[in-house]
Amino acid sequence: MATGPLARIPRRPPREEDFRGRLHDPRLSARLGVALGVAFGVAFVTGLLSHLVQQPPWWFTWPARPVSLYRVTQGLHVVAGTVAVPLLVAKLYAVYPKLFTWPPVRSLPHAIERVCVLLLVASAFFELATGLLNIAQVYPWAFFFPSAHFAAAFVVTGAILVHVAVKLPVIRQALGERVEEGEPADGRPGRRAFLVGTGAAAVAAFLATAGQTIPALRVVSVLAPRSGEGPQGVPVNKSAVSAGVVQAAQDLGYRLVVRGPGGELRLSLAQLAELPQHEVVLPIACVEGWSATGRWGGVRVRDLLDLVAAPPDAHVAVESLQERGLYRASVLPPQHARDPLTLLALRLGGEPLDLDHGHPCRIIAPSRPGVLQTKWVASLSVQS
Ligand SMILES: Nc1nc2c(c(=O)[nH]1)N[C@H]1C(S)=C(S)[C@@H](COP(=O)(O)O)O[C@H]1N2
Ligand SMILES: [Mo]
Repeated sequence: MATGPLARIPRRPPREEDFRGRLHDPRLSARLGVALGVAFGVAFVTGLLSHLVQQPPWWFTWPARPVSLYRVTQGLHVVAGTVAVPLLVAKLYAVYPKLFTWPPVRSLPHAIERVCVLLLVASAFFELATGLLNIAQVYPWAFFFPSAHFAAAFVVTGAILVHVAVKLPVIRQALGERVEEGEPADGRPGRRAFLVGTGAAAVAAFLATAGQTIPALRVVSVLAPRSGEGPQGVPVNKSAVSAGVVQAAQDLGYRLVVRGPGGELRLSLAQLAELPQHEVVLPIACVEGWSATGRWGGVRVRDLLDLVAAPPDAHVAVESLQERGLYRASVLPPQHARDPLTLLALRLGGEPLDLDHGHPCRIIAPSRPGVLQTKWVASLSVQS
């Protein structure tokens, strides 16, 4: 028989009760769970909105005011996901002894509960990992990011709801108790210190990325891709070269085609310059969370629509000179097409549009996802 310290090591695989550290405690995991629930809740709602704006079903309309609405909802989406990373790591640390629960399954409800937790962890990890990689524009996978990220969001949300329902008694009790009675005597971190550290990591994650949409935070935003840099002070998402439009966009024979019930117009750049010109200050707000405000100049889309006798409730299809690619076309719903701030922009910051920002002209509309701010516009067609 072994004696000394080794005698205390059980001769069997580790079990939950072997992990007695004070950080593996419902008081901690319940509080971390609340914070994670808020972060995932915000990400779910804002993500759902972003999907609805991009593929609106008949019952959904997205307002054109306030002009920064999409900038705020999508900024929140990305911030919530980023902040959830340290929270999830801390939560998993607090509860990992449960992996060694013995016996692993006690009953059918217990089995269902555990499968649900497995789904929750896997899908939460999947959402955060794919989201972060999408922000970095790294796509090491074969699936279409938006559909997969969207579908997994329902798995996460469903699993959270089941998990919270099952654990409600434990959660209630744990939240009712104080985090800690006095300072731990052994000098190792206590629960309060762990919570404060996790909070600090969450704040750091926020500061490291929020500069991509809050200019004042740019200096500390070491992880914010595409913040502020780019021609004319606005980042570029897809360049003219990668869209394959360098020639078509610089063709001197360029004509904007406008189609409506009143016929078809083909307008040269000189003719566009003769129409009433307007200036608007509006953000480009990318689904990836970055945004930037620009001073855009050009022709109101509604003035162009009037030239072809478009009805006021018309949807307008926008097509790009770009021949291939998901974002070569978009639809302006009536509330955006008719908005006085919606321009076919010819200028940015007082200069002609940079080739990468959509020269000869692009759509810029209030409260609209970046992916729908179509660049290198070839035609506007009133849909019947
Ligand atoms: N034709 C075309 N327009 C496009 C895109 C595209 O790939 N093709 N990308 C969109 C995306 S995802 C964004 S965020 C904005 C960015 O505009 P910017 O590059 O001028 O900042 O352009 C949009 N317009
Ligand atoms: Mo974008």
